[in-house]
Amino acid sequence: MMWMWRTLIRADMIKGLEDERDEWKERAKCLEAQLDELRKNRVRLETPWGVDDSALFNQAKKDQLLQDLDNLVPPQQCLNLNILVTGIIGSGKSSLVNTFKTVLRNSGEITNIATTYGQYMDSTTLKLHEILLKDYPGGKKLRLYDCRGICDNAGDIQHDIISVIKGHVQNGYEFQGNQNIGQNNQLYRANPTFDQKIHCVIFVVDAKSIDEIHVDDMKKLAQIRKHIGSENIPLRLILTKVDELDLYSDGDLSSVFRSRHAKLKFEAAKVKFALQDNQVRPIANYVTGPNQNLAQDILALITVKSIVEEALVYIGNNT
Ligand SMILES: Nc1nc2c(ncn2[C@@H]2O[C@H](COP(=O)(O)OP(=O)(O)OP(=O)(O)O)[C@@H](O)[C@H]2O)c(=O)[nH]1
Ligand SMILES: [Mg+2]
Repeated sequence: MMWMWRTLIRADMIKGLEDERDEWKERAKCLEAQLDELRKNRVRLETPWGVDDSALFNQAKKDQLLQDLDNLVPPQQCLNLNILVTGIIGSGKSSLVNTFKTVLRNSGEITNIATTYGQYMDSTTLKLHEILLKDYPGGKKLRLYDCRGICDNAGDIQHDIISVIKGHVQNGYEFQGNQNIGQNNQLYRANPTFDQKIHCVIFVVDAKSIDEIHVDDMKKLAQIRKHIGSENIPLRLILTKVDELDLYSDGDLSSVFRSRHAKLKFEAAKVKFALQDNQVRPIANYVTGPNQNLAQDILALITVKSIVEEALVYIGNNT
């Protein structure tokens, strides 16, 4: 009797150890795959993705971009050029606003005009926040609109965002989460003019977590996308936090277009949002340090330029 128990216990132990061994083998396989990915990321891409970077990161290019932006003036018939910044909570929308303002002001110092995320806080931005990005001659203005991030707590915020795009929502409106703006709201604008509407929409996506966007959030973004598609309003997707990707060259941002890891995120964004190459742009927002630097400036400036040009085409076609 005793020997039978012993045999059973031994068989049980062997089975347990075999299971454990299989688990370790599986984990080792995963780690090997991760290591392989990291090794591949260490190799500089022969051909850049996105843009030709051969003469991109230098002072002359930055000066040229600033000059180009000065020359892009809103047309006679439209007083304002309005850009909406939207996306999932914490994706870097307000930091993007600060970055754009910083590079256009170009004083050397980073601005904090939009409050950014603090640890242990819910969505930092709760109200529609209008930011003057640039003044043009004749009182014309380039304006950014920062808004509350898409998340569970923000409810069906996509309807409010669509109202913002249509020009119905005035600066300072607080996104409620459990209800959308009604016509009785003091900040509801019943009959917006064309220069109170949005002329280009930016989807902000954290490059690192592009593959982890929740299906509910994707559905909300899809509804906004459907609306802007039906109105032919231009869309740009900005991949933030590319400085946190594996840039193979110890984080040197000017290597971003030669980084395999960044390219993978760029491709994933294009597929996920069904976009073309020129609609997806990488950015490293100004979130630390007091001063500007060339690579961050250039990435931001080529993005602003592309957004403004696209908005101007839209305005030209609709006025
Ligand atoms: N490293 C790095 N961190 C970033 C970047 N952009 C934003 N962050 C950080 O990401 C966090 C969220 O940034 P916010 O700009 O507040 O994001 P948001 O989308 O406005 O957030 P909500 O208004 O709460 O929806 C902050 O801790 C920022 O410092 C970036 O490009 N690089
Ligand atoms: Mg914010």
